[in-house]
Amino acid sequence: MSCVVRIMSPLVLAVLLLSAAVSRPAMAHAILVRSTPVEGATVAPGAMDILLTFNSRIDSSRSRLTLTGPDGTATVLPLGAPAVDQLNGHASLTQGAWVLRWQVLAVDGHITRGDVRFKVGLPTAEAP
Ligand SMILES: [Cu+2]
Repeated sequence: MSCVVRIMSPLVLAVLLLSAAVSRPAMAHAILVRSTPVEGATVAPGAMDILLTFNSRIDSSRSRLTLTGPDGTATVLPLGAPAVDQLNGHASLTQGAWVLRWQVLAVDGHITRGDVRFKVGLPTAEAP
């Protein structure tokens, strides 16, 4: 036995096994759990505080509230003091149909968005 053979083993199999092992932790996107105004509600005209609560921590500096009024004009609302899982703002509302659009960056790095549709009307008059 005078022959020495050196074999360079390829690492191909190891690389394949590693790529198959990739898995992401299951973290929640931000989902709206509570809102003022409530979806489908009719609220009184005038000043209103807006408050949206989510199921997870959010980055409010990279989140946005947009309010679209009855005339179709969309306005990005200045946000109030940041909270861990909430967005808040303030608006002055006239009668008609409104859409509050939220876009939120959650701590898992995913952006979610949705609409809260509501109406602004005068309080229902009492029956004569
Ligand atoms: Cu996510």
